[in-house]
Amino acid sequence: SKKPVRVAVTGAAGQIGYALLFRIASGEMLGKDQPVILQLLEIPDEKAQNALKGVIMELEDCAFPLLAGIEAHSDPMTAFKDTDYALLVGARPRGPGMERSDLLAANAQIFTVQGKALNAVASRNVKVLVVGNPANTNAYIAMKSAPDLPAKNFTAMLRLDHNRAASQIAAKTGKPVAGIEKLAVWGNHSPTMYADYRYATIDGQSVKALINDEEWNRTTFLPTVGKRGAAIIAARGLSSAASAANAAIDHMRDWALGTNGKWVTMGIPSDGSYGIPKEVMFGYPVTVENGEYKIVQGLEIDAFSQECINKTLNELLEEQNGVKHLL
Ligand code: NAX
Repeated sequence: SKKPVRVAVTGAAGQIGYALLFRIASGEMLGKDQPVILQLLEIPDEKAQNALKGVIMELEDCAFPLLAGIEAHSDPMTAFKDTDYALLVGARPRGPGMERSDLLAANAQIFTVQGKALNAVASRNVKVLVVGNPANTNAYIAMKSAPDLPAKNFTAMLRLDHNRAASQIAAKTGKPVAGIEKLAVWGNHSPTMYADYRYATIDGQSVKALINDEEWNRTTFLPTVGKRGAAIIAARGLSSAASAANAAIDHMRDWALGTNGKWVTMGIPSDGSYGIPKEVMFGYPVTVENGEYKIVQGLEIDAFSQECINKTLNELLEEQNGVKHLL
C-alpha cells in the first residue's frame, strides 16, 4: 500500500474546512488508495482551537481507513512541516467599517507569514492552493514570500467560478454538465472573472452554436457567474462553503492525478501567455499531466474577450500594487 502523504489545511475549523476535511480524509481528493495525514492549522485563539478539537473528534469518529494521522496546530511553522499539499483556506474576512486596503493589508500579513513558513519547512514539491480571499493576491503574496520554492507550486482557486459557469451552461442548453469540455475562466476570482465558452463543447456540440445568443452571454451568463457568491450569501445568510470545498477538491485532485487532456481552470503564476505579465496569479485554462499543469495555448482572443481579460487583469494589477510595499 502507498505511503501516507501530508495535507495541511488552514482555517480548518471554519465552514469550508468543515465541508472539506471529511472528503480529503475519505480519499476523494487524492484517490481511494492514498493514505493521508491531516495537518490542521487554526489561529491560536481558544475558541478556534476548541472548535478544531471538535472537528478532529468527528474525523476520528468517521474511522476513515485512509486517514493515517491528524494533527492540530496554531503555528504555520509546525503545521506545514514536510507537507506535500497545502490548502490555504483561512483568511481575514472583511469586518464592519474595514476598508479594502485594510483587508488587503491584514491578508498580506497572514500570507507573508504562511509563505515564509512553507518556504522554510514544506516539501520542496509542495502543491499549494489558496482559497482564502482575495485568493489570487493572497497566492501571489505566498509565492513571493517563498523564494526557495518553485513559483509554479503556488495556485489560486478559480475552480468554483469554472464549475458555476459549467452548471449555468448545462441549465441553458438542457444537457448534462458532465458532457462539457473546453470551458475556460480567465483572470481574478472576483466578479470581474471572464468565463469563456467560445471553445466549449457539450456532448461534442459547440456550446456557442447551441446557445447562439451573444446578448445572453453578456447580460445574463457573465453577471450570473460573477455574482453567484453574492446570490448565495443573500439566500443562505452565509457564504458558499460546500461548493467551495468541492471546487478545492476538484482543483487538487486534477493537479495531483491529471485531467486526461480535459481543460480545467486554475489560477497560476503567468508565464507571459496571452500577454498577461509574468507572475500575475491569473486564471487560465490548463491541462494537467504527471502533476504538472500546462496552459492551453493558441486560443484566439477576440475584441470582447480582450476587453474582459483587460478588466480582470487591471483589477489584479491594482490588488498587487496595493500590497507591493508590504512584501
Ligand atoms: P470561516 O470564517 O468560516 O472560516 C475561516 C477560518 O479561518 C476561521 O476558523 C478562522 O479562525 C481561520 N483563520 C483565520 N485566519 C487564519 C490564519 N492566519 N491561520 C489559520 N486559520 C485562520 O470562512 P469560510 O467560509 O470557511 O471561508 C474561508 C475563506 O474562503 C474566506 O476568505 C472566503 O472569502 C474564501 N472563499 C473563497 C472562494 C474561492 O472560490 N476562492 C469561495 C468561497 C469562499 O468565499
